[in-house]
Order: sequence, then C-alpha cells, then structure tokens
Amino acid sequence: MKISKNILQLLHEQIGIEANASNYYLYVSSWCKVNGYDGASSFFQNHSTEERAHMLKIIQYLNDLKIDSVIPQIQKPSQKMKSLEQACKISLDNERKVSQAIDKIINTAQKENDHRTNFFLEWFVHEQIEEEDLFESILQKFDVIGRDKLAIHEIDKILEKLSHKSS
Ligand code: OFO
Repeated sequence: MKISKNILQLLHEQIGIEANASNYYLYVSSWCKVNGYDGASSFFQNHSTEERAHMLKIIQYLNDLKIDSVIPQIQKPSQKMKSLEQACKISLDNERKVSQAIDKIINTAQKENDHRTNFFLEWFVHEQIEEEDLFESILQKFDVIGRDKLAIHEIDKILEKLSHKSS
C-alpha cells in the first residue's frame, strides 16, 4: 500500500468529517428556508454541496492510489437551531475542528515522510483558511448591522449574494 495504515485511518475519518459537515449544512439550509431566510438557505445548501465535494476529493485520492475507501455512516445533526447567528457560530466552530483534523493528518504525514499525502492536503489547508474567514466575517455582520428583524433580513440578503459567488 502506498500510504500507511495510520494515514489511511485518518483519511477515512476525514471522509466522515466532511460527510457530517455536508449533512449539517443541509439541515441548516432546511431550517433557514422554513424560518424565512431564503438567502441563507441557498448559501448553506451550496456549502453542503461543497463539503460533499471535499469528501469526494479524498475518496478520489484513495482510489487513485488503488485503495478502497470506507464510506461512513453519517450522524444526524442536532435539530435544535434557534437563530441564524447560532447556525453561523456552530458552523465556525465546526470549521475550526475540521482545520484541526486536517492539521493532524498533515503532521502525521510529515512525520512519516508521506510527501504525496502532505501535498494532497495543501488544497484543504487553503480551503479551511477561506472557510474560517468566511464564517468569521459573517458573524461580524451581526455586530455591525445588528440583530433585530431588519438587520437579520439584511444579513440574509448578504448570504444570498455570497451563495451566488460560491456556486
Ligand atoms: Fe468546510 O470542511 Fe471541508 O474541508
């Protein structure tokens, strides 16, 4: 095998992390739609698709190395969303955890001199910088624009614009 058992296990875990992220964003998109935040709903729906693409990237990497990938069971997201701001906060926390998981695989790959995995994960490092920055700037909008109904409506419109950018 072209990668170690250790790295393989971490990559399989990462497939699960990306799948759960995609599932979580799908739930948030649905919650937003039902609560009248159409822009945010499109934004999170696109984000869900992006996370699925991340999962597929790892599967493709393993397949290119002629390694079967394990497709994990996905978790049911906790269905207790109370506000758009809370959804964005949880998203930022989740993205930070994803970044830590990617860092862990990179550290392991570097220790094992696994240059191909190290190089493969560079794309994810850039992606995580963008995603953390994205959610940090969305959260800043609540401080800048406000939290009353009109302000949230404005933020929903901003998310609508962002969803066109990322699609
Ligand atoms: Fe946003 O997490 Fe994928 O990599």
